[in-house]
Amino acid sequence: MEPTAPSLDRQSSGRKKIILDCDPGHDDAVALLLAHGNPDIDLLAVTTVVGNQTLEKVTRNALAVGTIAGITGVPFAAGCGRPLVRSIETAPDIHGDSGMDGPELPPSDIDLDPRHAVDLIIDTVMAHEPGTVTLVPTAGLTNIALAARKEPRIVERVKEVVLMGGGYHVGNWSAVAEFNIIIDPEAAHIVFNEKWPVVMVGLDLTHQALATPDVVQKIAAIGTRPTKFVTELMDFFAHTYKDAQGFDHPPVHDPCAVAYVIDPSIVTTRKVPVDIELQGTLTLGMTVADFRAPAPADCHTSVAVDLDHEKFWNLVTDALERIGDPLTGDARTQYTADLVRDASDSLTAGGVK
Ligand code: PIR
Ligand code: CA
Repeated sequence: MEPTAPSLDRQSSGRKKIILDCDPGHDDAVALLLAHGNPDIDLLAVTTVVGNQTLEKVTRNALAVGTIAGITGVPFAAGCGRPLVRSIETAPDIHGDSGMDGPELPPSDIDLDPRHAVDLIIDTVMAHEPGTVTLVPTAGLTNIALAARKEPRIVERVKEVVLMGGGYHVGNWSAVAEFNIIIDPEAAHIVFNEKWPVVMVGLDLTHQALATPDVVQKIAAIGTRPTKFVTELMDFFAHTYKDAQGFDHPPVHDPCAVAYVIDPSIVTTRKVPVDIELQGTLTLGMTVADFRAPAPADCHTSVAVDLDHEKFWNLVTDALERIGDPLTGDARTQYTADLVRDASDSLTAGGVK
């Protein structure tokens, strides 16, 4: 038999159904590309929430990524434009004024679903068999918390919530708090205290998912429009992460949560109680994880500890290979030479080792 090329032909049975709730966001964009390009994921819906930038901007960005990736037949809906209690806090120092600075964004041909994201999440979960839909939030938890309050039956029905957020030993927006949690700590409190299984893919894990020059060059070498886009995103992200946070290579947080859903063996986890600090003057938004053994019998939260870096990046590059060049259908080599050169120039000469 002929060897079969990677492709996006999918069978619906056995694929993992997810809803991606995001705020693109450089790393959210990679999460969306991974979810779309991986053959084991059935992407049911994409929802947006204020976070890295305003709701308007992150929604536009999500639609642009959907267009570049050639996503069709998946509803995209905009959700909450502000946190439950606090005022809006965005991250322009990391993600730029657009929320996804770097590449030029194409106008999108995708129509936004008319429903509010909270309703799309509820409708989607209720329309599928119990225990089959995984929620993958990669932003503040406002939409997810409101969905749990508006339709409490989703809490039992959702398979699990695999979220990027928090960190049991490290913060990035304060000494002890991570951005996605601290921008809406009350929403995070709701999500972590509902009895659904929660897997916290936090900074302890995602700081292991560094876009090193070899990784970026491997992606660039695929030579498609989506990989050109990712390379440009990573270039911008590398510079802001260097300037704002002193990282030599940027951590690509959000696809780690998708990777865990695809293949849990890529991420080791520990089952520990986690709660959200809402009172502390220095510790607001801290994800307080209790590592004392044994974990209580009713513990429904776990935290991600260790990442298999190679397997993780292989999943990302494999997804990008399968996506190919959906807009143009052109030969995959058109960007390759330039991009490999650009990627190595900017990663070595641009102040980022
Ligand atoms: C990344 C983010 C926000 C701030 C910084 N410094 C870096 C975004 C990412 O999109 C990710 O979901 C999460 N929030 C990491 O904190
Ligand atoms: Ca994000």
